[in-house]
Amino acid sequence: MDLEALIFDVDGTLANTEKDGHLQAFNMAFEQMGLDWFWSNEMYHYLLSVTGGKERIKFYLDSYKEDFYHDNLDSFISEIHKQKTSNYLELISNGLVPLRVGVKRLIDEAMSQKLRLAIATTTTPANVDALITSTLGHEYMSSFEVIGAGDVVPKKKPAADIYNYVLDKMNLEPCQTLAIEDSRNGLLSASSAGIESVLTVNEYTNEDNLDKALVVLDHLGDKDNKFSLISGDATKRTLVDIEYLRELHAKNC
Ligand code: XBP
Ligand code: MG
Repeated sequence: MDLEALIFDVDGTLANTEKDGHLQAFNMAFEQMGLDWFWSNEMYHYLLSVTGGKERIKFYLDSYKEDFYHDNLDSFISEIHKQKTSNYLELISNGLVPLRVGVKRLIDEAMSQKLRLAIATTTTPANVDALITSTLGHEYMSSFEVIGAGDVVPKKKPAADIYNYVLDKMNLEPCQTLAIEDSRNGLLSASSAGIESVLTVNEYTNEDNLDKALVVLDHLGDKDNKFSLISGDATKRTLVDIEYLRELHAKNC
């Protein structure tokens, strides 16, 4: 089957949003709500093993605040997460977090070669809009045929739900697509949906077990910024372009 579509993860893939975006937004929300909770970068690295902000807060309480009680915990967590999301939207809308290397170049090339594009993320839908609008421009939102995000599915990554949702909406077979991801959770989600992945790691994911990935790179590369191949078949290429993706797809699908 030919490669018809690229499915992009968001956090850690399109942009390194976690440290300067989500983590700051969580800690701001804790302070705004009068909670003595604070997530260090090291703690956040651990908490990132759980996807979804609401689920991550619950994981934090289970891991570090077993004695914390609230008579309607789910509702309280949702209230905290709503404040966090408001903080995040402000941070991202102020252009705080740029796109990662090669992301705009690859998206533009995919569109020029009539490849279909989609998003598969566990983050809140509004966060996707804010990031794309602040880094690419709001007109790029329509470039993504489907934006599968957050609670649109019952189970978040590493479950396959979000990738199956995108495949279903696009009426595509797994082997007509490739996923661009950054983490083990994302890789397992795509893989469980039968989709092969190209991984671009970051400070939170560079030690993840990514053995199912087609290739693991430090970033997508650009003309003057060669990528480093961390694992996968050796290549003379120095940036991820559509030709390379088609080559990887043809060898593995
Ligand atoms: C990363 C996540 C998200 C964000 C926080 O998503 O796991 O939960 O960390 O966003 P992905 P929310 O890598 O799939 O883009 O607080 O909105 O969940
Ligand atoms: Mg990610």
